[in-house]
Amino acid sequence: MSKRILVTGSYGQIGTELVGELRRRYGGENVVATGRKKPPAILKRDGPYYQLDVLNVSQLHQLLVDLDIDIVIHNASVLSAVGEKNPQLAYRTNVEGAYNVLEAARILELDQVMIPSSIAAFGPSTPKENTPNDVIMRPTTMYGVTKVFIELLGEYYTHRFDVDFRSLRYPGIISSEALPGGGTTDYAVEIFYEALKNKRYTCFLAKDTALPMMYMPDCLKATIDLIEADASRLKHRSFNVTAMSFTPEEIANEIKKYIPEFEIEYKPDYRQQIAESWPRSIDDSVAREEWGWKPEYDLPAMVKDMLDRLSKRLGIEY
Ligand code: AKB
Repeated sequence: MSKRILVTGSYGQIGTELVGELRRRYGGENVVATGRKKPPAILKRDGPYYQLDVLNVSQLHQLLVDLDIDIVIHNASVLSAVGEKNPQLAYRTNVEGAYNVLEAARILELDQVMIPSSIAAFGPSTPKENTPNDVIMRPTTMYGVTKVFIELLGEYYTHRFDVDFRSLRYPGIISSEALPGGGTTDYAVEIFYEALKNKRYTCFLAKDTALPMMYMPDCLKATIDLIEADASRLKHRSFNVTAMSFTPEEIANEIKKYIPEFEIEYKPDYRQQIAESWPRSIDDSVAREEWGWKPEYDLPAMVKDMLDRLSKRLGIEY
C-alpha cells in the first residue's frame, strides 16, 4: 500500500503503538503522527509529527492538503470514565472531532477514514453474552452515545457522500507501552504494573465483572487488516472485534501463576456501573467473514507476554 496516513491522538494507548507499526510497514515518511500536546520522543524518531487539534477545522484541512494525506485514522477521543466525569468534554471532542474529520474527508476526497468505536456503544438493553454485530444499541454513558453517533454518521457519509468510513468496536485493550487514559477497562493494564511493582492491586471493578478484551498486537492487526480490506467485501462499516473475555478475578489468577505472592482486593467505584452496562462477551463473526479477522492471543498467552515485556521495560524481575 503506498498511501499517506495521518493519525490523530497518536500518543494515546493505541496511537503510540499503531504509529510505530504503520511506519514499519509503510515507511516512516508516509505516516504522520499528530496530537494536541508535545509528542513523546518515540513518535518524533521515525517520521513526521505535527501538533493538531481536530476541533480546529482550518488547521486540520491545511495539514491534510499540505501533507497530501490519503487516509485518516482518527483516534483522538475522550474515553468512558473521563467522559462520565466530564460529559461536555466527551461530547465536544468525540462528536465534533469525528464530524470535522468526516467533513474533511468529503471535501478533500480522501481515500479512507477509520474512526474507532467501542463495546461502549452497547447498553444495558443489549444482550450481554455473545453480543451480535447488529443488535439494539442504547448506551447509557456519554462515551457510548458519542460512539453510536460516530458509527451512524460515518455510515451516513459512506452511503450519502461515498466516503470510505470504517470502524472497529474495540474491546478493552491491554498493552505494555503507553498507558491507557481514562477508560473503564484500564484496570486490566494497571494490574500488571502493580503486580510487578508492589505485588498487590486494588481493583476498581468487582471480581466477577467480565468484559471483552484484546492484546495490543491483535489490536494493531485488526486495525491494519480492516484498513487494507477490500471495500467490495464489506457489507458492514462498523465491526465487533474481540479476542478474549475475562473477569478481574480470572486475570489475577493467571498473574498469580507467575507471581504467587500477588494479592488483589476489590473496591468497585463509579466505573462498576459503566462496566455493568456493557456486554460480557461479543460475537465478532461478521468481522471474521467480511475481512478475515482472527486474533492470536488468549488470556494465558497475553498474560505471559505482558509480564515478559513489562518486566524488561521496568527492570523488575518476576
Ligand atoms: C474504555 O474503557 O473506555 C475503553 C473502551 C472499552 O472503549 N477502553
